Amino acid sequence: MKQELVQKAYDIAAERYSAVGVDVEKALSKLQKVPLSLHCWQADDVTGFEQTGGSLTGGIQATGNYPGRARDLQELRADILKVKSLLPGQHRLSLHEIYGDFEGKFVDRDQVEPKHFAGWMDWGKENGMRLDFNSTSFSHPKSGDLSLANPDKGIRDFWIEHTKRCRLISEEMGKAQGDPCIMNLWVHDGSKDLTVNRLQYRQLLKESLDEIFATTYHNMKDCIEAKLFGIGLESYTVGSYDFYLGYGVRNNKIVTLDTGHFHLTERIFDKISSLLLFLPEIMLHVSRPLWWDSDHVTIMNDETLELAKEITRAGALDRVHIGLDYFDASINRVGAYVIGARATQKCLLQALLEPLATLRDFEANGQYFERLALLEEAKSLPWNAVWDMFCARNNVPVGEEFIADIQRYEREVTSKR
Ligand code: RNT
Ligand code: ZN
Repeated sequence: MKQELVQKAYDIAAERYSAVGVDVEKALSKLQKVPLSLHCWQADDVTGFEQTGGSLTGGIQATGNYPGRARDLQELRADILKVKSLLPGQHRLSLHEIYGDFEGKFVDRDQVEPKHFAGWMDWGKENGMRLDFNSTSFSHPKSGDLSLANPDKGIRDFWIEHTKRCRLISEEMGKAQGDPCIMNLWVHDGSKDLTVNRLQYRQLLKESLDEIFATTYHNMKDCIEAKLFGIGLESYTVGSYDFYLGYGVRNNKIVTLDTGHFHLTERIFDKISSLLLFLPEIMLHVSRPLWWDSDHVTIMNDETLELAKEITRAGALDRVHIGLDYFDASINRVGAYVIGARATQKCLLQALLEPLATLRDFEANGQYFERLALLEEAKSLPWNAVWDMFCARNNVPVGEEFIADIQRYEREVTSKR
């Protein structure tokens, strides 16, 4: 895109926004400081590098068989760097435990150590990407339907050990990068059909978590992620929203809101302000559920926009960590990252450009027609010209230009896999 064109449109937009009391430069400098935590698992359909030949379990599924998925550490890193080159701003990378550098050997989940992620820590430093982490309860012979909530003490202890080790790895990552590593804990535990022991499993999960969190660390932060149901685990989820909200409030843990993990008519954005009052911070897994937790690629839809607005309206960009979590195996996977990440950033930009002061004046004066009218008008203010400038200043493709970049990468790299 011609630089002059971007500049011209931006100048007009800046004037237009200033008429409604919004400083576009301020919005841009705020957006520049918001990292997204990119989920490593979109690159390879949540496979990881354990190479045990097992399939994806734990009630999650990646559908589609588009060619070119990353098959090893090198390919995954190459794909992530490609994604990074197409995104404005500085982003983080969220790793699952199964993405360690196991050097061709089998390292069981209760044996994993920080050394298996030393290569990632170096890579992160070299490439300016800070790391986040996730323990992995799925795709393992001991996963079954229950891990941390398993009545079998042997299995429960195995997963407790795994999760403790993941916290230690996160701590080392945080130390190495001089910035806390955010570790997400999600377990699939549940039941396909009716259970008469709802309390017992939750009691066990609570005890397991207490044991896992007994060690205090200073370079990592814990998040706990709830879910409504999993595939093959439809009737009951041990770690429900009530469960983790209660646990998080009592134990001062970050609660993760995955936008696919609620009843479809539930408005996730409305939870932000409540959680901010009772929890230290919030973690988001931005996804796009279609009829169920389908993990479609995030787009710039009303749900994502409202989520972004609730964060900026609460002035909470520093207390809400924004991660992506979807896995679409039916389209170009690198492209899927870029679409979802850019969509999330576009939503954040529109939120930062909201004429909030005027809207709040209207509301304070009981001028509800005026409030609604300005909310409607704000939707078509020229935010896209500000977005293009954001991309141009960050030296990444402007507008649809990234499509050609991804096509080239597909021709030269992913199609040859
Ligand atoms: C599953 C959760 C969880 C996973 C990743 C792979 O429903 O959303 O966050 O997607 O850990
Ligand atoms: Zn999630």
